[in-house]
Amino acid sequence: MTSSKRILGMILAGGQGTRLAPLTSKRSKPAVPFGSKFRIIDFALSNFLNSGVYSIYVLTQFKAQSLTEHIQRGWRFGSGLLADYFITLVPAQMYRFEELGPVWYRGTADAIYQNLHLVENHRADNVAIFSGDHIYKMNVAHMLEQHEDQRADITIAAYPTPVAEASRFGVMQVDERGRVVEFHEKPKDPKSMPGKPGMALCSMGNYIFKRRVLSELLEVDARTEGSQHDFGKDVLPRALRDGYHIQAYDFHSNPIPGQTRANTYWRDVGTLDAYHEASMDLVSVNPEFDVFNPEWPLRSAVEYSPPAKFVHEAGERMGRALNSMVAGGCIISGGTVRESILFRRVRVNSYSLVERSVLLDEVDIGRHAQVRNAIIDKDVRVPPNAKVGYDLAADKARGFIITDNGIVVVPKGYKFE
Ligand code: ADQ
Ligand code: ADP
Repeated sequence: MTSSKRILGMILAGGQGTRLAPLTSKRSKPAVPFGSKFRIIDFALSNFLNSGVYSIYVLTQFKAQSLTEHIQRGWRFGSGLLADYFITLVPAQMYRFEELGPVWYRGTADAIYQNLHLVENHRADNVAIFSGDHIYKMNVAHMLEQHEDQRADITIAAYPTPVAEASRFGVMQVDERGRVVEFHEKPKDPKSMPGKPGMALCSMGNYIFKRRVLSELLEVDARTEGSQHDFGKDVLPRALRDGYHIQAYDFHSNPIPGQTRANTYWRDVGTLDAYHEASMDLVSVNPEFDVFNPEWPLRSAVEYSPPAKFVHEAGERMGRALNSMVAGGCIISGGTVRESILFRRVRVNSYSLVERSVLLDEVDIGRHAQVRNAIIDKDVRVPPNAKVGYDLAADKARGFIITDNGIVVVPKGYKFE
């Protein structure tokens, strides 16, 4: 069993997610809604809770209002009886103002450094520092077991990635026992894994540190001239040079209760196309990412909404959704929805057609409107007869973003003429 003295969880949730704009123009990347009722941070939080990591700090700084409200609404727990069970938001607050001056978190390592007092006060033996940006399931207890068995100072979760895509990541070389012997952050020319040509072993940005080692390394990093205070760029390469014992943890070996196939799904929905593709996976008949596994519940903020409702069944005026996910409070009234994800309280009106699209909360599709290959952010009313995703030049002229794959993105609150 994991106990709160064995491990403290810290989630880095300050990412801007610039390439996801306009979905991130009013919210940070971990707050971006995904999969009909979740926000991206829910996966990192669910992984911690399902793994028995119950003491969790969430570090935020950038456009954090939606994230803050989401966590306050749905993720706060603890009765006071179990003092070590908490999920606490930690906004950048210049805690080390006297030492550092007026700076926000200057990088991922600095985000932890500025809150090192929380780590020290908690006194857990190990600290799990995980990214809040990814969609995946991970049994952190298994990684912790390996970390302790191998008596590692640091364990880095590792994901084999085609070399052609590896320059976006930290890339490791390991010896035959999985000990990291090289670490290069975003190398121009990533090296293959021995015995696996064409594949590079990439860091998932999820680390377990011995608490003592974390404090030592961050104290040194804070005093290092020219450091960008980033785990990948500064802290891990220096730890390696200084002889710390760093192990890689093979994500593919990660066992998820209730899941028979290997755990290979890990997505950085860093771009709008990646976001759309990951959404389309969810509505495929056999999705790679299964949100229905009761042994690995994916939690989110609770919001009370009525059930989804489908009305009218005559001819073209049929209210139906096929190969789709439909959240609570939606009314599909005489319109057709195919291969789409509908968030809460979406309305689809008669004779309309929605295909391969993601509609966020409270989107309204007017009568006879047609929407395809689109992502429509919250509070948008598509008027009767309007078309989105059919004439891309016209969509562009309206100010919508058109992605490389031809997905049309309508920003939050957009008002049609
Ligand atoms: P990057 O993709 O560059 O590389 P980065 O922008 O550092 O990731 O973000 C990592 C995490 O920290 C994200 O969850 C983000 O939201 C959060 N974050 C970023 N800046 C922050 C700040 N100032 N305060 C708080 N949180 C912040 C990292 C590693 C690579 C690894 C990839 C895997 O450096 O080695 O391969 O993640 O995606
Ligand atoms: P999301 O679309 O991420 O769910 P909400 O619409 O729920 O965001 O808004 C979350 C919070 O962020 C609300 O308190 C809202 O007032 C605030 N908010 C949204 N947009 C802005 C903005 N442009 N400036 C300041 N606060 C904003």
